[in-house]
Amino acid sequence: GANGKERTLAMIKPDGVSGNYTEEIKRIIVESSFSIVREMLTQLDNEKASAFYDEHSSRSFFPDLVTYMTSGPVLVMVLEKRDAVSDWRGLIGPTDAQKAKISHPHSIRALCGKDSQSNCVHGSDSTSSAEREIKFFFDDVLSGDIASQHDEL
Ligand code: DGI
Repeated sequence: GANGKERTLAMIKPDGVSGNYTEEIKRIIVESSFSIVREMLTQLDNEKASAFYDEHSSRSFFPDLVTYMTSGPVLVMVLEKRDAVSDWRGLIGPTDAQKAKISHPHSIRALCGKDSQSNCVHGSDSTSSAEREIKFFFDDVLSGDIASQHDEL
């Protein structure tokens, strides 16, 4: 947006919600200077989870990924700050939580993830992904725009 801020899509995945990590993760988010612009607790069904991870639909792990993502509620959030996309990716750490525990011990995936699938959190990997993913869950909110939407929380 005009003020230099950027938005990204963050998600606490089913293992993070059921493991009661929501409060701690939201504390990390706020302490890292993100604003939580929108949030929604939702249960993905097979169709929605498959569409979200459409780019992985040909991968051998895709059926397991969809089963995992539909195993319980997820908390999706729109986060905003300068460099939100890369900063949130930095905070969550590498995809494989087992590796994160060694190489990025202070990352969120090291905190609450288990392996390369059950990795507790999601973050958009680019500004274009962020725009797609924010529209996917919050189709009334455009990424990187509209200060007036802050008061919708
Ligand atoms: O953007 P990321 O979530 O860090 O990673 P990604 O876009 O490469 O993969 C998306 C999700 O797919 C990831 O969070 C968990 C799952 N995944 C990725 N690689 C593997 C995997 N699941 C399994 N079981 N095995 C994998 O190698």
